[in-house]
Amino acid sequence: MSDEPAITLYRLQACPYCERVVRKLHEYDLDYRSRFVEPMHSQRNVVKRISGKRTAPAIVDENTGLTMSESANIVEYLEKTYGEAATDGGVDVGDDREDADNGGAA
Ligand SMILES: N[C@@H](CCC(=O)N[C@@H](CS)C(=O)NCC(=O)O)C(=O)O
Repeated sequence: MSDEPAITLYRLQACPYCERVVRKLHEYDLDYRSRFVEPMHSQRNVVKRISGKRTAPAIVDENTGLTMSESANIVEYLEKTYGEAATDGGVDVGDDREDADNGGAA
């Protein structure tokens, strides 16, 4: 098992679309790693390889096997997968809050 976060965000400095995704990741308290892509569009081979596009943001989520670009789609995906609506049947991200009321048992 790896300690690396399951989510990788391919992003650019000062990219408003990327910041939108970052805000959502923080809102849901999700661990992720950032990979800053080349500012020069023609040199963004890393992100092109994973998503098929050179735009940022793009996300890879190893929890679900998903790779996606387009900030609006990513935000919608995060809401569905990790938001309140996903609490039942959502992806288990290792949060141990559900252990909180196990204490005190004989
Ligand atoms: N519709 C895309 C737009 C993303 C976008 O335009 N990102 C800029 C950086 S802020 C980019 O990658 N530009 C290079 C390009 O359009 O190929 C989204 O919402 O994710």
